[in-house]
Amino acid sequence: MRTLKTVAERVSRISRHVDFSEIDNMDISNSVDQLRTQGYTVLTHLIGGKTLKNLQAKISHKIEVERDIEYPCLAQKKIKMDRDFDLIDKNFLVKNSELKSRGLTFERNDVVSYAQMLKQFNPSTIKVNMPSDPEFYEIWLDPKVIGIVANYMGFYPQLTEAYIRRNFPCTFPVMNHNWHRDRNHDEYLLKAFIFFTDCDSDTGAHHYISGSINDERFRDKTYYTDEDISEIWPQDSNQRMVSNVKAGTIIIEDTRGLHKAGIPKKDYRDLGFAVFLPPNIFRRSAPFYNINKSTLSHLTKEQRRFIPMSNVLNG
Ligand SMILES: O=C(O)CCC(=O)C(=O)O
Repeated sequence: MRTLKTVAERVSRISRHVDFSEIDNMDISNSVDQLRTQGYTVLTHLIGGKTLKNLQAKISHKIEVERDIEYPCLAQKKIKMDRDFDLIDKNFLVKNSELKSRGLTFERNDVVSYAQMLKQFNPSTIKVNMPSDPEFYEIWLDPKVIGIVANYMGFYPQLTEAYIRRNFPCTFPVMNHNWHRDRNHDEYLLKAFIFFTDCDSDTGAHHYISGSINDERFRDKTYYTDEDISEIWPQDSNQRMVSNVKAGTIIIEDTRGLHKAGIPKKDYRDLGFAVFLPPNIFRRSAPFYNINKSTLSHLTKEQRRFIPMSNVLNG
C-alpha cells in the first residue's frame, strides 16, 4: 500500500519539480535553510496595513455576526470531570459524533448571539471554513510563502487544507493543546500558521521544538504532556520556540516536529491554517475547502498550481 502511494505521488509530481539551486531570492533561500535546520521559519509582519485590518474584520464578522462556524462544536461548559474522565484522559480525541452523542456539543440553533455562545458554552476552539474570497487566498498563497514551501519540498505541493481557528481560554485541554507530531505524511508536510491577532504566552502562543523532526523520541503515543517534553527540553532550552508574535506574522513549520497550541489565559487568538502536502491523484478524502471559479481567476498561475482541481466549485 505504502509503495502504491509513493508511486502515485511520484507520478502526480511530474512537471511540478522545483530546482532549489535556481533560487535567486535570498529571503526565500534563508527561510528554506531555517526550515531545514530548525523545522520552522518566522516571517514577521508579512501582512499589514489595510489588508490585515480587512481580514481581521471579515473573520470577526463571520464568527461574531454570522456565527458561520463548524457545528457541532465542543462546549467546555458541558464537560463534567467525574462523568467525562475517559474523554479528558484521551484529550477528546474522538469523532464529533461521539462528543455530540455524549451531549457535549452545541449546534447553530443553540446560538442566538456571540456573547451568549461564549457565556453559555465556553467553546475552546471555533473553526471557520476558508471563505472563497480572493483576499484570503492572496495570504494563504502569498508569493513568499509558496516560494518557501515549494523550494523546501522540491516540487509544487497542494494546499490541501485551509481554515481559521479562534481559540479561547479553557479548562480542559483538547487534542492539539497537547504536544504532538502531525502524521498526515511521513516525508513532506508543511503548515503555515497565519496570525491575525498578537500572540504570546498570555494569548495562547504556538510552541515548537526546533530540530525535533528526526528525533526518535516521542513517537509511541499521540499526545505528550508538558512534563514529558520538559524532561528533555526544559523551559529555558534554546530548542524551544514560543510564538511571541504580532498580528500579520506567518510561521511556516514542518509539523512532523513536536508542537502544540498554547491555551490563551485571556482574550482569544485568531489563527489561519494552510496545510501543504504532495499531490496525489489517488487521494480519496473529500476536499477540505472549496474555491469558486471566479476566486480562482484572481490568482496567479503559480498560486493556481497549489489548488487541487477537485476543490474548484463549478469546475
Ligand atoms: O494552534 C496551534 O498553535 C497549533 C495547531 C496544531 O497543533 C496543529 O495544527 O497541528
